[in-house]
Amino acid sequence: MTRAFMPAESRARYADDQIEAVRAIARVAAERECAFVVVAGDVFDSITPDRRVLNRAFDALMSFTVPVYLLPGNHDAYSPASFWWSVGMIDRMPALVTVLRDTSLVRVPGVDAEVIGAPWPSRHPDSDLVSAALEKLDPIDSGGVRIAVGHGGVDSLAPDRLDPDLISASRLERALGEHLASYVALGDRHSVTKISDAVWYSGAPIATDYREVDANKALIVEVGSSGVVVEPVQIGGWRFLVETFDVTGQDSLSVVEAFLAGITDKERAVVKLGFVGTVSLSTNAKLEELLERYRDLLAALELSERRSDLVVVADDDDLSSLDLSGFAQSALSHLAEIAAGKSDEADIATDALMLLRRLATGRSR
Ligand SMILES: [Mn+2]
Repeated sequence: MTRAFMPAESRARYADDQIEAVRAIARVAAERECAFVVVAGDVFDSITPDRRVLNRAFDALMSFTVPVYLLPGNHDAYSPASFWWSVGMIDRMPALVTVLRDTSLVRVPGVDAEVIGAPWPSRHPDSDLVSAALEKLDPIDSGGVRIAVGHGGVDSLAPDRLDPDLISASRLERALGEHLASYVALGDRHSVTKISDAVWYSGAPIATDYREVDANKALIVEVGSSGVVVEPVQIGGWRFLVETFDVTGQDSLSVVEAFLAGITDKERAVVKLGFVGTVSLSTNAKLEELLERYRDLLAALELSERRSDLVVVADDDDLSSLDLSGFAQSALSHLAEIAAGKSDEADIATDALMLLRRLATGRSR
């Protein structure tokens, strides 16, 4: 997944870290002696990812020492137009990697376990694919383990939605009760989400957005005779932070600076800031300098228009400190008068004052 709003350098770091996450999961799987790994859909962000992305992903998948099962989700649906179908693609998959291209049972080599996938055949399926895949099965043999792998929204989390592809939580519970599966691994939500004891979303291994509450994880799932134990483990280190500051008053900028300075691992932190309050021209200039500096340090620094309501007012200190004379001083007085008024031009005059201040103090911004 590319994040277009990031500067190029951060975008490259983000792309690298996504590939590195594949290797991190492989390491965890080896260290924790996992029998196999499932990826519950949206392995890729598109049905036609860049060749470079595919080659790098396949290379990273080579690092697995246990079988890996990939499920096509909505973003990378198993349609004839997708890369999954392209000639030569499957030949290049590492030997331990299996694509769950239909709903047939797949035996995991070396252990008494099987996997059933419910791949998305298109972007808009018209039914609950996971429940349907499970309901056509016979119960699991005693002592065996069966992991179902599905993708999409679950109805219990979205009671108002009517999409035909929503996964029915109650149908899944019935299937689990009838021993049609031991555990259901779900994908689509980017945060770790427990639906029930044996139904979980693992979330995205690398955080992707501000709205996520528990991303950067993978799940270690232990299925035993006494039930299922699920343990989230850390994979990624990206954070998306949102904060709003009232910058009225002299000391308020130090609060903003303390917040920005306190962010650890800045090159993997994406920050969105909102500002409210009233500031002078000079305070506003200091704020802009501060943001400029941290824009260079953070992976991305965005300003939220929705959260911002910042009024810039030229105060007397602003006007006298510029030490202008002649024509420039009269332009300053004229602009200050318009900026202080209520006309449609007040905002434009304030912008002009900020520009004049920059020019007069020799600052480039
Ligand atoms: Mn999805």
